[in-house]
Order: sequence, then structure tokens, then C-alpha cells
Amino acid sequence: MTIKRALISVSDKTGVLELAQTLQQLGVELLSTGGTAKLFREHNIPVKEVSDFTGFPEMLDGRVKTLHPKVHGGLLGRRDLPEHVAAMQAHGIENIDLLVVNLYPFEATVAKADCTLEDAIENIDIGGPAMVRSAAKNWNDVAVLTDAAQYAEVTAELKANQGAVSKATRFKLSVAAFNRIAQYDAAISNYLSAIDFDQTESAGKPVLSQFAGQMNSSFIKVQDLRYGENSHQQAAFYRDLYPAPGSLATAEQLQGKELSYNNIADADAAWEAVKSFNTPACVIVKHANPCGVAIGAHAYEAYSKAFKTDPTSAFGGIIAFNTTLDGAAAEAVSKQFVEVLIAPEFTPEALAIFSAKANVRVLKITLPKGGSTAWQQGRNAVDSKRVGSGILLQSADNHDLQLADVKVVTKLQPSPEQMQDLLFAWNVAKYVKSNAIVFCGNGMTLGVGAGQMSRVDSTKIAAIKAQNAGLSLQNSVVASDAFFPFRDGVDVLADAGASCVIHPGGSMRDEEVIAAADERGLAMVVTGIRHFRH
Ligand code: 93A
Repeated sequence: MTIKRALISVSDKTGVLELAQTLQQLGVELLSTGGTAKLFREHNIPVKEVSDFTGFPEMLDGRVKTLHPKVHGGLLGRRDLPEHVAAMQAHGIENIDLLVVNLYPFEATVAKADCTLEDAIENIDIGGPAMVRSAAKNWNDVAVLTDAAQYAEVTAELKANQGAVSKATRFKLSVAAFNRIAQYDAAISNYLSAIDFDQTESAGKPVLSQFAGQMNSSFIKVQDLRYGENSHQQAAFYRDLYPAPGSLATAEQLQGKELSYNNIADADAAWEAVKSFNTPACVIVKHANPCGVAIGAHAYEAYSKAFKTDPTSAFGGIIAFNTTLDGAAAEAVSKQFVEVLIAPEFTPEALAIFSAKANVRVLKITLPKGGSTAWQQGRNAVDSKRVGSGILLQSADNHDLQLADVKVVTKLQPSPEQMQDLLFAWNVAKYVKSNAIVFCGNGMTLGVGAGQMSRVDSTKIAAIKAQNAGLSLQNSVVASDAFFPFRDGVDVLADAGASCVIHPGGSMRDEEVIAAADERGLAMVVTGIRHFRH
């Protein structure tokens, strides 16, 4: 299909002059709206105003520019149906073969701190999306460009084919166009749904409520996955339209096989956990749970300690660092079977070591800048979980416990070192599925009990795992993600060798639980915060 007439109407003028010049050289007639036509004229590119084409002026502050049957007929009319051709001829409607549109910048406008409701409304494009839909529907006869990033490829195709665009390209462009419109409408719907109308009226500026509108978040497909959690399940990976800096969706894969569904889920668990530490740390994840977590002076030390927690489970694990992976750490990691390796930076030595292991998936994720709360930036503000024909939403578990927030409730006080380990254990427990019990010592996990229905069983499992790894729990510290409903949980910890425990507190039987800790010679610290994770 050779392009003879193109309509170009763009808010973002990036790259549009080059595109128009190419079209002009190919003998394409150009139609444009006010601002775009002005730009072309300034650059001596011949152009016809849409208002001259339709015989109808742009009006109502530009709200009506292209909403005209000569435009929509020219985009929608089927070239293969004699009735369409005859109707178009009867009404003087000429074909428009190429549409180039990018929309009023609604998303960028509402992202500005001083955006008023009126600004937002004025930046809702009506004519642009209408034309894009017309052209995309009629993809068999019309090509549609909705993003400057598409210009280069299509220009190359036009030049190589004497001004023609293939059917496959037209279909691809149509899909991209409908995706763009879906995103755009979702952004509008999201924003307007989040407006608290009464508060906005009284404040005189937009007041947004926390959760309203979250459901219309727009996602972009990153890739189809070979299968889901199991090989009989189909799967795909979608990312947010605007991924947060430091989030998994911003990962750059430097080498290795294609990521699987489970790889992505586990990589996210490992990355979210590791970036919550503000000293060099390593997290090894298996089946969505950390099976080894440690901090150290550098990546090598952190990894060596994390690996010791549970070498058996670490086999085939996902390993994440929050610090540069250097040659020493890479050398150590390469001795084990690893599925995915994640770090914010890699030294050339580290990359060379892994390039010899072509299957290992190596992901680079740039850490967000901005001090101690930077790790929270790359997290989703809202967590979601599908339930039968519904969805549960909640704000993400971003609580960051500080030393000043905790209270010692026993006669025994933890030493400063023990307190550091307690805070470390507490942070790890946050990333372990409930019921979570995490024994630690010297900045590393010693035994992790995860995902049990009984807290006592989680404790027993954590102790068994420490024993299997040849680690002693004598004088260890331990974190529990939720309170102890009875004293039996405390007795099991004491039997295992723990000397200090951190937990939320707040049970009906707190007195009984604290008395048990005193009786067993444990120091107990309460946080007042719970970290269930399911
Ligand atoms: O105000 S509109 O919703 N009404 C229209 O009829 C219309 N036609 C094109 N916005 C309309 N457009 C948009 O104008 C395009 O989507 C594009 O973003 C912009 C280009 O205007 P100009 O060429 O004047 O800079």
C-alpha cells in the first residue's frame, strides 16, 4: 500500500521534521493541524492545514480541529469496498493513508505538582485518540504512528519500498496504537477516579485519595513466558507503564537464558529483600523465601555467610546483592549452581567469570539514589492479590523499624551487638512467608523457618535447618513475624539455644509470654508492628 496522503498532528514534535521531509521526498501530500503545520511552514515543508482540507475552521480553543467526516471518512473508508469508495466520492472525501499523532500530554501534566483540575481536563485529547482509533481500525488500508520511537523503522521501510508500508507493519502499528489509547484512557480514568471531589472543591486544587483508581493502572507486556509456575500453565510478564527506579521491571539482563515465571518471582523476592539493607548484603532465595541472608564488609563476605545458612537449599537459587559484585564474590558464587544473579554493578572480572557460564541469567538493576529510604522508592506503592473474581489491594509493607521504636520487656537487656542482630533478624523476617521464624547471629541467618501454619513448627524447622547446616543456635537471636499467642513458642526458642527474641508483642497472653522469657533467661524486644507475608 503506497502512501499518498498523510495527516500529521503531534504535541511532541520530536523527530517529526525528519519524518515529514522523508514523506515530502516520497511525494506524499501532508495535512496538519495548527501547531504542527506552523512548524512545517517554518521549515519550508509544504503542508495543507486540516481546516483547509475539511473546509471547517479549528474552533473552541482547538477542542474541535480534526473531528470532521472528511478526516474520519478518509481514515475509515475501506478501499476494497465499492460502496465505500462510491460514498466517499459522493461526499468529496479523500483517502488519508498515513496518520501520525501523539496526544496531548495528559500523563506529564498530571505528574506536575502544581497541576490544577482544569489543566488536567484541558489536556484530555479527544480528536487525537478518535483519529488514532479510526486509523487503527482500518489498519488494512491505513498506517498509524503514535510514538516518535516508531519513526525510524517506518521511515526505513518507506524508503526501501517506494513509499509503501507492508501489511504486517500496518497490523503491528495498529496494535501499538490501540495499546497507546488504552494506556492514555487508563491514565485519565486513574487520575479522575482518584480525585476526592468534595475535598478538591474546597481546597481549590486536586486532592487525590489513596486507593481510588488504582485498578486502572496500565501495564505493558514485556514478554510471553515459556510457561507459568508449571509447564501446563501459560504466562506472560507485564510491567507498569512507568516502572519505579530500582524496581525489578527496570532490570537489564546482561547474559543467560530467558527468564522463567518462577525466576522473575524469585528474583523480585531476592531483590526487594537485599535492597532493604543499607550495608553490603546478599540474599539467596528459593521458592520465594530467603534461605540465606547476610551482611558483610563486601559482597564476598556477605555471600559466604549467606551461603552457609543452608547450602542445600541454595543450590539452584536466586542470588541478589545490593553492592558491586566483584571478582572475588563472583568466583565464590560460580562454585554453586545459580539460576539468577542480581546486582546493581558488576566488575569486568565478575562479568568475565560468568560469561564462561552462559546459562546463568545475570541481571543488573540500578539502585535508586536518595539515602536510607531509597530502597522504598523502587517498591510498588500498592500490593495486589487476586482472589476469586476479585482483587485485594493494600499499601505495601514498607515499615522500616528503627532502634528507637523497640521496647525491651524482659529483665535481661540485649547487648548492643545483640540488638543489631535483632534488627537484622527482624528485617529478614519481613521477607519470609508467615509464619516466619528467623534465627540469626553475627549479621547472618542461622536458620529460617518459613510458610508454616504453626509458629512452633516454623521454629522447630528453623532449628533443624541450622543443625543440618552445622550451625549452632547457642546464644543466637531470633525474630518472629507475629506475636507469640502462648508461651510454648518461647519455650521452643529457648530450647533451641536463642538468647534474645524480637517480635511484635500485643498478644492477650503477653504477660505469660514475657514471664516465660524471664524464666528461660531470654531478652525480649517488642516492635508493636507485625510483618505477615503470604
Ligand atoms: O482538542 S482536541 O481533542 N480536538 C481535536 O479535534 C484534535 N485534533 C488533533 N485535540 C486534537 N488533536 C491533537 O492536537 C493531537 O492529538 C495533537 O496532540 C495535537 C496537535 O496540535 P497542533 O498541531 O496544533 O500542535
